Amino acid sequence: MIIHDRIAEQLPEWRDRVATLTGKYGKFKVCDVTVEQIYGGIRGVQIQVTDISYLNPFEGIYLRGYSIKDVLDFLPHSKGAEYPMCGGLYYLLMVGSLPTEEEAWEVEDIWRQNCQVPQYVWDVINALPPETHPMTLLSTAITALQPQAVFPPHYENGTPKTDYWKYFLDDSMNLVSKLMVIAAYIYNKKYQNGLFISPDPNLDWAANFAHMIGKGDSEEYKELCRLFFLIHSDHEGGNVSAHTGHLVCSALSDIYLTSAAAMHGLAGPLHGLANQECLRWLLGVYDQFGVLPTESELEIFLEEELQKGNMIPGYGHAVLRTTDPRFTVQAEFGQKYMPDDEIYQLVQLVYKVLPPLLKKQGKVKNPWPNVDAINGALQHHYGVSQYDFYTVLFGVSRILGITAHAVWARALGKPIERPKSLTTRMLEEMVGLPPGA
Ligand code: CMX
Repeated sequence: MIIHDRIAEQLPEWRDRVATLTGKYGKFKVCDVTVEQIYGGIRGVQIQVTDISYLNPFEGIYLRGYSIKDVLDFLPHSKGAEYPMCGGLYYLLMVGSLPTEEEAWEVEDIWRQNCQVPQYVWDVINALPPETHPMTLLSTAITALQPQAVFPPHYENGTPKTDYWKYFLDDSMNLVSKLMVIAAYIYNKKYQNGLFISPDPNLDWAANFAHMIGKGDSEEYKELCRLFFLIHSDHEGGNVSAHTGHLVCSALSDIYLTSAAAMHGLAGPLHGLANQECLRWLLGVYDQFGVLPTESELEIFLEEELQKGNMIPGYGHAVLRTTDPRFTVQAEFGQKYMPDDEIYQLVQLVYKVLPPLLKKQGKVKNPWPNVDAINGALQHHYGVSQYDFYTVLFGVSRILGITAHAVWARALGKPIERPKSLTTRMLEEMVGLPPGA
């Protein structure tokens, strides 16, 4: 496999770089940690290294040094498609350089060849109650695939530590191959009476989702799928899903257990589940007015919401301090394909009205929209309006990043994570307070 060879070629140099840093500069102090940070979600504390992606607060995410716009401009496309293939993105995340068209297709081909999901996985999903949330179905399906993991038997047989990454890569390719079929199965089971459409071997991974949920005739929806799965793939190492994946993987839990754990983090409303909350909120606002509100009507409404202390989903971010470029590229898609859609128009109106109000309120550190402020509105336009499904789409894409982090963590022999905790009394003593002051 080409990804395997490309990683193997680079490893000696990467291992030397890490050995130099830890050997010669191991005691170099990177940052201080304040009491505020300890109580405030470890915000901004630089505790990890990853070269898969970096989030610049003022420019947005860079995937292997490429901005979202670069990724869309430079990755290879399948014939006639407007947006690139996810197979090329996976090569970029794993290898660190742009693939040729042939290399991108090699990844897509491996995914296509390994997309069959064993019947017992469907049986496990079908055994769950019908009201089960789609994210629970996704993480259950991923966990159910764990018996296919090739890493654990190699570990038990004493494979050298330096080779672990190879089995993590094989497992990652196998898992990603099956994810799109699983996502379509969940969608069809929940909302389309168990419709089953086999993957089309002529389509790329992302477009196949459109095909498998019965939207194969819509070239626009296929393009939206490509865009969606590309831009949600990674957001550096500190967000809840990536960090969870990294932590669990550091215990040498295999890629299935790692990815399922990451999905549990993604399923929280302050993280990935925000995309379902966003469309629910947008539709609620639209219903309340019965039509698209005017700018001044929306301003009054939003001011009241903020005064009541209500959270506006899709706005704010723990790291970003600008409009998320992933919001911008989706807005461009909306402007091109659905300028007259009133929910899309509402997204744009909120974008115009809300940031000044958030700034005036002065609480939120980032008054700008994140990726979730719009993605549901675009899905809704094509009839994928069941918003409790949206985090599954996010999750399928995010596993591209999670698995790339995991492969490289194993390749560089990162140890088990074990930060230290303190007691409240210890902190009180450090700052010179008497007990219970
Ligand atoms: N609407 C209203 N108030 C908001 C707000 C929003 N969208 N975002 C933050 N605030 C408030 C916070 O509640 C907090 O108020 P208090 O001081 O009264 O507790 C204050 O502003 C400061 O918050 P912050 O430091 O700017 O934000 P955090 O880093 O703590 O949290 C985030 C970031 C994303 C969790 C938060 O902005 C939020 O909940 N946004 C809405 C949910 C959302 O869009 N999540 C998706 C994020 C993307 C992702 O991770 O996938």
